[in-house]
Amino acid sequence: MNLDDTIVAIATPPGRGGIGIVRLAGPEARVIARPMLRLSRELEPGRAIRCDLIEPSTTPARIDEVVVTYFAKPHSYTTDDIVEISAHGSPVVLRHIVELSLAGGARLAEPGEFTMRAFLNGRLDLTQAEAVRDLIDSQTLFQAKVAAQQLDGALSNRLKPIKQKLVDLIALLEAGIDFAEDDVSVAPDTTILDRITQVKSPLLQLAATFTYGKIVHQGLTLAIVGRPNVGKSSLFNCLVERERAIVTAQPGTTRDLVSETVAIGGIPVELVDTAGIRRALDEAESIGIKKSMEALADADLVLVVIDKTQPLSEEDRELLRQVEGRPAIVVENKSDLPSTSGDGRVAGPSRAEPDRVLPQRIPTSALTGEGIPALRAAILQHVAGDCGTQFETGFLTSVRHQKLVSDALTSLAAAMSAVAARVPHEMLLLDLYGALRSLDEITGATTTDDILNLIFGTFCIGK
Ligand SMILES: Nc1nc2c(ncn2[C@@H]2O[C@H](COP(=O)(O)OP(=O)(O)OP(=O)(O)O)[C@@H](O)[C@H]2O)c(=O)[nH]1
Ligand SMILES: [Mg+2]
Repeated sequence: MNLDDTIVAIATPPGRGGIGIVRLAGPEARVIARPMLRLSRELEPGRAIRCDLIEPSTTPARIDEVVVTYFAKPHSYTTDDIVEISAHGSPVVLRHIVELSLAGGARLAEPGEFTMRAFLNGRLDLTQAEAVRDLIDSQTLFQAKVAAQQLDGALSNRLKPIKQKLVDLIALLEAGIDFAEDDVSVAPDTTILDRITQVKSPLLQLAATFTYGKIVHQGLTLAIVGRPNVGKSSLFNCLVERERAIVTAQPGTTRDLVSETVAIGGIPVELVDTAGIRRALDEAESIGIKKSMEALADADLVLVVIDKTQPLSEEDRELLRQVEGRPAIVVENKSDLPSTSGDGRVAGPSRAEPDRVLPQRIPTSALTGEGIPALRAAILQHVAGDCGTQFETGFLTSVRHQKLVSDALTSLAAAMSAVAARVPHEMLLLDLYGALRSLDEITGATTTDDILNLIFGTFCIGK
């Protein structure tokens, strides 16, 4: 990775817009930008200057009126000299600025290369660089806030004291090996075990945050299933707050899966409306029902909709059996209509199955909106669990981080067995170094180029 050349890219999204920004970073940024700008004064660090963008030829013609900001090394995003040219957001103008920069000696930036430079120059650690990407990719404000915390170093700060304890223990054991000839043990086994536990416990707590962190990062899928005509599409429309799916009084209206993502508790939830499940009347319906079953199988959470006005049918029971033991909510829809056979449509545990755990039941009316807030609250409870209320900082949201924490825990477990087996401290140290390496990889203190390319390759150009 060459850090000494000057890179250029359009930093704003493709297409037309109010303004568009071209960013130049590297030692030659100012020299390259200078000929295309008609400046009445020299560029000053941290100051935005309005000037003409010109064709740097013998007869300079004005192309646009721009605002140029110069960030002097090391007080910039990448820690290099950076020049940002804000032009009117015309793709041709922006492309031309890039071409002029290339002609002036700049190189086209790779995706994420600005952020990678910030990382390689030590301004951001790897978790912070990844947070930049997550912040840009966030679909909800809550996700953005979580990413902003990580950008602020929340995860690194949480890891720091854990790593310090591990380093201290390694130092203690290393010292012991140096004096091994004196035949003094540095610490009794119980002390060593105790100190490994002090590293392990907070890591276990951190690992546990991934259950929620994964949902925050990836969101989840919620399938709405049930017999035809129970009001699945009507409920779907209520939850997405628009008439997205077709609703008719005819059973078998929905054929294909209809999906829409909404934010519930700041978490993106993909709602999937499905075809009513019954013995199909034609080929299209039967394919639709097959898709319903697949959506049911794939969903993180299932809403089983039943018609509160009708007795529970065999199809209803079959669906309820299918979601047993899975996160599910039973929605008793059409609560605005009088029940034909009293309340309590979903039977309690039968005598034959006394321990069956029944899913939560929520009466709703998709017609009047009654019960919809309660349904939303129930979904939120499933989504966020108890974590949602006590907003933790520095939790694990990335599979990469989760894997490395779990690798570190594996190494620590091996170290504990090594102490128990009274193996020489040299061997024990190998496990502890293994754990340290995994923790270092999270923040990027040790990483290979392959991993860096993999991570920064997922960024957008110009970031
Ligand atoms: N009274 C009343 N009618 C409802 C309610 N929810 C839906 N309906 C009516 O029930 C009929 C079927 O609604 P849909 O939302 O199309 O039902 P569905 O489950 O999607 O049906 P399929 O797509 O055929 O499986 C329509 O006439 C709706 O207006 C409700 O809560 N109360
Ligand atoms: Mg429908």
